[in-house]
Amino acid sequence: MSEPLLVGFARHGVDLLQQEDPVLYELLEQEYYRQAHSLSMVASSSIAHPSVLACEGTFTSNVTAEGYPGARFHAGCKFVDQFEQLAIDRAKAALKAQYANVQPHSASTANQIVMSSLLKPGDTILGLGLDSGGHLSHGSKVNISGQFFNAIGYGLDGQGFIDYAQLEELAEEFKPKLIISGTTAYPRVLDWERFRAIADRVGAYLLADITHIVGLIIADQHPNPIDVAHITTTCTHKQLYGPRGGLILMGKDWESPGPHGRRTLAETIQRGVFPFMQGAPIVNKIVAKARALARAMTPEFKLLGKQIVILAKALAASLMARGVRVISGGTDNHIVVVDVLTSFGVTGIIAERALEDCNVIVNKNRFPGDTKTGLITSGIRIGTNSLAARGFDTEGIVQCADLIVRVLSAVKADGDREYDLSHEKKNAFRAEVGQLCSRYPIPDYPMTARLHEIYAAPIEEIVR
Ligand code: DSN
Repeated sequence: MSEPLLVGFARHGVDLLQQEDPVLYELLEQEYYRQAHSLSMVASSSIAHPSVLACEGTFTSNVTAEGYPGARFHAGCKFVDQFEQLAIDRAKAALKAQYANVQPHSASTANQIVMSSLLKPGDTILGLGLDSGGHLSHGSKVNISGQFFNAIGYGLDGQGFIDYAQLEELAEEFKPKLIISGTTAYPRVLDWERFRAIADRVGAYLLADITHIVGLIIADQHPNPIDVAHITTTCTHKQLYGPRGGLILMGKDWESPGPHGRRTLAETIQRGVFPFMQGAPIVNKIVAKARALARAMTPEFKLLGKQIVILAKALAASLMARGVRVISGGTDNHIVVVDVLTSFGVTGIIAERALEDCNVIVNKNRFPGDTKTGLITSGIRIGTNSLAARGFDTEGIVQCADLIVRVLSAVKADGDREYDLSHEKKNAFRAEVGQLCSRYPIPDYPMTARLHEIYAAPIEEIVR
């Protein structure tokens, strides 16, 4: 039997890449091995399924398709319309939405689209401050959202939970046109109804950015804001384990009037994506979104969502049992924010680099009251999306907690950025990480002979 078309096509492309551009090919192989033998604990990272990546790597990116299914500005979109409609239908089904737009290039772009469709420059928005676990695109002064709009930040209470009383006071005082309920480094459940009540009281739209928790929502591990917020945005590459990209969704408010009265909210956003903010969509990403969304509706995905939370809770408990200060005293989702300065006397940047030296990948993160800058920080953020996808169980995550504590306890800080961690210790830690990676390999990513060699090799020979 001859090879199926797409299999042969993909193989041919890779063969050509290897022959014509060995430098790039070699780098790509090295990145594969880096991912396979490091523990990715960046809370925004995930592992895309090979079938998702296969969709992304198709020739569908050749098509220019401005517009929407059935209403394009270019010919040749017979199948593109079907890809996009499939992605829309799956997004609606997965999130129980009435409206879905699958064209946004990212969640940040989706947020810009929502803001620029609902607001005028200079209008007031209320978003969670960056230090409190908010996102750049929710009104940070270094982002377009904080420069084109009058952005006010709300924060957390003394226990590290969203301070809804403060949010309410700020809303009453500043009368925002838009309130953003969304986070990027917040380990707790969001009370969508409370956000909406505050928004309604001051006549604001409510945007829920569920980028970090979309998988938990689909897996029933976090309440769904679709019918509570006016508009919901998400990226597709964190907890949807999909291609890099974004979605805009709406529930029961989809036919509510938009800001100008003439159009519904759905019509406003439809025009906001194209032609207002974007041109032609990235078709291969839409195909891959359709594939990831199908996977997100399987029973296995529900188990994955559950495991993400089980692992994060076990990680937080384990760290705290070892005397580590965890912000807000635990987690309800996939995120654990750790005060490494108090716990280990090292800054976030040192912790990030030292852990990377041992093949444990996290990111530095500020937290409320942090006295260090965003490039230094006193904290790190740890997440469990990727490890859950690798099949980690509680025993494995407790080993990770123990490893993190031992690495950071072994680091000798020299100021905010410099540190010392002996070669012997690094090698020993890398060997432990290698064992964990080989015990929990990335599912469906081929275990090559080279990978076996890497896991078994004396640690000095491991490709970093
Ligand atoms: N929002 C950033 C994060 O959470 O890491 C990047 O997507």
